Amino acid sequence: MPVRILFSSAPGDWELYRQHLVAAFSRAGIAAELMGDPVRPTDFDYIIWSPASPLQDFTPFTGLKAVLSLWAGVEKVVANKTLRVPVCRMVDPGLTAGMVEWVSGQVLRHHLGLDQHILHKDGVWRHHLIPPLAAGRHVGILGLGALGTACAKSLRRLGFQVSGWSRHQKKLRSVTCFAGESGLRSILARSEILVLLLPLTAATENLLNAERFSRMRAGAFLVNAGRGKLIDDDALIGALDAGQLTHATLDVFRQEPLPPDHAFWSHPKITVSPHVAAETRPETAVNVLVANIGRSLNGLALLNVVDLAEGY
Ligand code: NDP
Ligand code: OXD
Repeated sequence: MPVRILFSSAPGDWELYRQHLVAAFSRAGIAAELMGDPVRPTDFDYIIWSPASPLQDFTPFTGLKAVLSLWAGVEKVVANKTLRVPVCRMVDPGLTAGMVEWVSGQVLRHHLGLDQHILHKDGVWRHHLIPPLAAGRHVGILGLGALGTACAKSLRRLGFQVSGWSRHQKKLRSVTCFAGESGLRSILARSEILVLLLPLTAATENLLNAERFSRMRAGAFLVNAGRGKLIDDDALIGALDAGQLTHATLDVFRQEPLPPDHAFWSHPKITVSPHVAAETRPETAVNVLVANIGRSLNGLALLNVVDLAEGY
């Protein structure tokens, strides 16, 4: 009997994924019946899902073995109390490569001072602005998971001095790894460019508040690709206005889309990026989804299972 899989995400996603999924199941030699509508909820074994789906109540899916999220960030999954089966978050090589490119671009923008030349076409020949080489620049990454680790390694390859911070102490070649509150203080104090790649959880909400901004290296740049609620918005504006921070590039916000009258849009030291840092790529993500379902069918442990108690 084929494994029965429901695909339920934002309108339009089914059309993007359908052919890729069919091909990936066929490559894996798994007989699968794929549906884009929950005709008989009790029939389904697995659901491929994102929080953008109209499906929010999992109670009728009584035969379900697991839910596979199309998103890496799972704060909405964790908040869904009708989910009673394991949920796997998305770890997709395409998404990771996209984040590495986006973060590297933002770091290089600030490292090289590219804005000086892009924004000031005023007839002044500013030849004296020579940045240090990457080896003389400290970049910190809060969050050393799938995305943070890939970005740390890539920034190292570009020559930067890279530090990272995570909940558990990590060991990464040529990256200085910190954990815990004292580790957070160390990384805030040393980073000239600080990148946020943390999940939103009870422990990380408002992590960057006025006190933590005051501990950051004077004149630092902030890049937030994690979630908007990691930052206290008013405290950020205060730190920018006081000159404690030079610039913040924000890809994620408390409210998305960011309302047109929000102070971030017009702030001269803030770049607003509309949650485009990295996307799950159907071409690569389907292989991850199919491999995980294959593991489950073979009695192996699912990969990337969300810890509902920790929130990520
Ligand atoms: P992972 O779950 O792989 O990694 C999370 C990292 O954060 C881990 O290193 C973890 O520590 C660390 N962490 C979690 N809680 C704490 C804490 N309280 N203190 C210190 N460190 C903590 O996630 P990903 O790398 O896959 O993704 C990170 C986030 O990026 C997502 O949750 C999502 O919000 C965001 N994202 C944004 C996108 C965008 O386009 N802007 C696209 C995709 C994701 P440990 O290793 O010790 O467990
Ligand atoms: C994600 C995101 O979590 O797009 O995958 O932010």
